[in-house]
Amino acid sequence: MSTILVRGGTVVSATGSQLLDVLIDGETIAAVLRPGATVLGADPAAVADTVLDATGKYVIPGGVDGHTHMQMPFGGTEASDTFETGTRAAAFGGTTTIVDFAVQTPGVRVQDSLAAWHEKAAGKCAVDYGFHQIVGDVTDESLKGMAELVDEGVTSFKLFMAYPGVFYSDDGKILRAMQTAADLGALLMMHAENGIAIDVLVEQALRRGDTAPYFHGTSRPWQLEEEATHRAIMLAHVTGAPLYVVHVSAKQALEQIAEARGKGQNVFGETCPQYLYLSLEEQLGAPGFEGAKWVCSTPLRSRAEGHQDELWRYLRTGDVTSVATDHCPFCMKDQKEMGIGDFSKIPNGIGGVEHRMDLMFQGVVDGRISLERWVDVCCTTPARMFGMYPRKGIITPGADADIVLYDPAGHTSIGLGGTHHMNMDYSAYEGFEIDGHVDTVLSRGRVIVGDGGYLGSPGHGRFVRRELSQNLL
Ligand code: DUC
Ligand code: ZN
Ligand code: ZN
Ligand code: ZN
Repeated sequence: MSTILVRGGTVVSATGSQLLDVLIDGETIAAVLRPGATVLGADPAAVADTVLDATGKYVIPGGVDGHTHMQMPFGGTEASDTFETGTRAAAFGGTTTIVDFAVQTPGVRVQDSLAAWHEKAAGKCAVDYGFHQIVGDVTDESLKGMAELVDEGVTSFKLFMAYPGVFYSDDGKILRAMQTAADLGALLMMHAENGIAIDVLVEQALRRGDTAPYFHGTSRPWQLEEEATHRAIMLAHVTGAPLYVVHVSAKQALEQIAEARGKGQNVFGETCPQYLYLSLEEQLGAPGFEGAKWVCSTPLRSRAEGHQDELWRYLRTGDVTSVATDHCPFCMKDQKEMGIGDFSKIPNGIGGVEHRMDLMFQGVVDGRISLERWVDVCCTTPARMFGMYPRKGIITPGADADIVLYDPAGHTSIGLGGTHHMNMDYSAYEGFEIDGHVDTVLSRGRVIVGDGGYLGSPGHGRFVRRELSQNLL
């Protein structure tokens, strides 16, 4: 077993920052040391096999992205990153654990859909991975299957109030799945948009001739996110299920979440960098069909209405509990372009697994959140929320040695010249300049990104059997 000493850096946790050295033994963290401390009477630098100089850098737990869709069949095509390309891109961006979604389609047992996702990922991943289960067919058998999945380390289940005819569950199905989740102590994740009403608005827009990408956003107004979020909260309240609302983009939906949390309900809100940085107005201003790059659901919201500023504020107050990417990449060519002349045929999704840590660090530089909150929302709380703590999400003895050396004096130009590593022919964040840089990435004690290059390998990443959420109020 090799030992590595990460020396001279500032270790940042969700609660504080301190100059500390980190000693790694094999795959785990052996000790966190005051600078100059000895181990069994010896200078740890003299006995470590490798010393990584972290002077001037932040030493943080590897990022945990709790919401990705690698090679997901969706919208008549398939998300363009495989588990191999997507997790390699994650590694480049300082994310060392992803939680992806296994998808149950009608007629398929949840156990079998999970097995199919295991097959896609096994032996391919650069970083560790877990699964949530999308329950696309709420039946007696599916509900029974949920218990089996919990025993197999899949402890969270996602339902959709959007996408009628695809993943959609009506309120009765939602109620039943929530009852089961409550019984199991499992986390119920919700895509909260009123899909039935949205489908009517989409059809009306297309009939009017409003076919450009921008009309994707206007046919999914915030009221239908607020309403669905409220309904999900009330159904969760009736059943006692813990509720995690994914990819919240409307400030009014967050108001609902904040109110429920204020009353002591186990409700959590996730947002994504695209909702903090990008807007409906910018999508409107994009030439030609370019707006398709930012077609995702929930949609980007209006900056004039102040959603982005409010999301940052809720991130500070804690009512946005975590930041994930909803990484669901599609290329413009042959994929997004299927929707030329009909925005409803544009596959919904934005790829961003590589940029989350950088984009959120820019929030620290801009004074939007603290350094510690950055680590909290990107690493620690997602690890706790999804039952992986303290193995993931914290630098502490016994934890997996998933560590990022982040350079605040470095610089990252996103997307320019196709410099990203995601399998996409564009970047949703083209031209973004980040005042920081992912310098070195370790996954379970192995340097997988260093000296600007990839040093990992497919298959290094292992499946993480998750426990029940450790984040319930
Ligand atoms: N939203 C997206 O943008 N893509 C995948 C599924 C979803 O809900
Ligand atoms: Zn969703
Ligand atoms: Zn998603
Ligand atoms: Zn670099």
